Amino acid sequence: MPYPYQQSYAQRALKQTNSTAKLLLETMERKKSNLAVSVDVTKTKDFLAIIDVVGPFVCLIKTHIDILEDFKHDLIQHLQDLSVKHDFLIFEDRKFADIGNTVALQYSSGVHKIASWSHITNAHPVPGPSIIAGLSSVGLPLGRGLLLLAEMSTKGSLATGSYTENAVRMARAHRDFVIGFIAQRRMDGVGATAEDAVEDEDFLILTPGVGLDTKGDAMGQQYRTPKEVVLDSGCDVIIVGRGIYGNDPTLIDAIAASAKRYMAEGWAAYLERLSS
Ligand code: S5P
Repeated sequence: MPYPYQQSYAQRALKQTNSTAKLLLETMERKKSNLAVSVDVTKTKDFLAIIDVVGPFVCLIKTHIDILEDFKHDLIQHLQDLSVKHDFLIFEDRKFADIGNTVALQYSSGVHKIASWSHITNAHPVPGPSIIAGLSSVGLPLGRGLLLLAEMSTKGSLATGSYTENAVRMARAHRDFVIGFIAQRRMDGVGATAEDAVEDEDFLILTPGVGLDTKGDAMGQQYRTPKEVVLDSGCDVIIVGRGIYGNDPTLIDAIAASAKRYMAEGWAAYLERLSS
């Protein structure tokens, strides 16, 4: 029997208990895309224009909603309309990192009301399991999913070794809400003891630090190719930001072409993984 990650996204969707994890895998299969675009721009106009043009090629759009200088709440309706138009999920990359009570408020309330529109969000495991308790009190009744940052793509990251193992243990104890990880490799079975039943464990791995043309930036980011990420490391979703829109968010035709290219590379690596 192949490991879960060697099965198709469709097969894996059938076994997910969290509805968001299931929906993401089904969307990947339907659109033949394991590409997520990270839309890190500061103007609403560019933000929506990029999403509209890359929408057909992605399974997921990743946002940093607090980067937008001209945020108004009606933007959320536009984002949701695009998510329906192009059939993608939304992932607000909020990286929560506080006590349970505070993250529950940050997730549900404030200017952005993230839980009301973002299918997926993420958290640093650094506070311990209480961060999951806080976020799931808001997100679970809404059918949302959480990713823990088990590793990071940056040079000198402290999220390694026993920190990573403990992140996976935390996730394993909260499988109703934690659907997987931001990480650079598969995490199934990591940190497991003999008592843990992990043979069928299937965490989704969403991986940033993906670029085809450069190896990094001037601020510690490190890039690997879709092939290294999906085929060699067994990750599920490639997250690409500047590799797709470069330094000019207005070059819409080039952005579309780039998204297509990453989508094709990511899917080819997945098909090669399935056949290997
Ligand atoms: O380890 C990480 C985790 C994340 S979520 N490394 C990352 O780069 N990210 C995010 O992925 C980061 O916040 C940014 O939004 C995106 C990568 O952007 P790029 O322009 O470097 O592709």
